[in-house]
Amino acid sequence: ISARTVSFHYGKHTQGYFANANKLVADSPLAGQPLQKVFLEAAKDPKMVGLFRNAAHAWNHVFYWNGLMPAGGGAPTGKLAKAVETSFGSLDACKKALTAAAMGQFGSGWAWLVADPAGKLAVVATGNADNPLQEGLRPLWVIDVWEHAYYLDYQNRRADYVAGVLEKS
Ligand code: MN3
Repeated sequence: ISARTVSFHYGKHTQGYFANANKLVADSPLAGQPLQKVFLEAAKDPKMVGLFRNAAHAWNHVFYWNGLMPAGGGAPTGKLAKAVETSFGSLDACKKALTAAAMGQFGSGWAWLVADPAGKLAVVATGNADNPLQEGLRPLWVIDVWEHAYYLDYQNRRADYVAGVLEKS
C-alpha cells in the first residue's frame, strides 16, 4: 500500500467518515455515546441510516488501520495461533478463507476474521459499512475491499492487494 493511497484513504476517506459521524451524532439521541454504541444503536433505526453508515465506517477504518503495520507479516503466535489451528486446521486455510471472502464480496465491503461467543474463529464478509458486531461476532482483523483501499496502487487487481495485505500485515 503506497503513501499516496494512505494519504487519501486515511487522510481523506477515514477523516471524512469521522467528520460526518460527528456532525450527525450531535443532533441525535446518541450524542456523547462511545463510537461502537453509536453505530450499533443507529443500525437498529432506519431514520439513523446516515449516522450508522458514517459511525460504523469510522469504527471499521480505525480497526483496519490498527491491523496493518509497516514491514509487518509473519505467522500469529500463542493463543491466536492455537485458535487458528483449531478453527481452520491451518494458517494457510485461514488465509484462503479470508482471500475467498475478500474476492467474493461483490462491490464495496469488508472481509473479517471474527470470533464467535464460544471463541471459535470464522471468516465473514460484510457489504458497505456493515460490521460483524451487529451479528454478535467479535472482529479480530479486517481487509477493506472498497475500491478506494487499493485502486490507486492495484487498479482492478483486487487479488494482488488482498495477497499483499495478508502477507505484510
Ligand atoms: Mn476504506
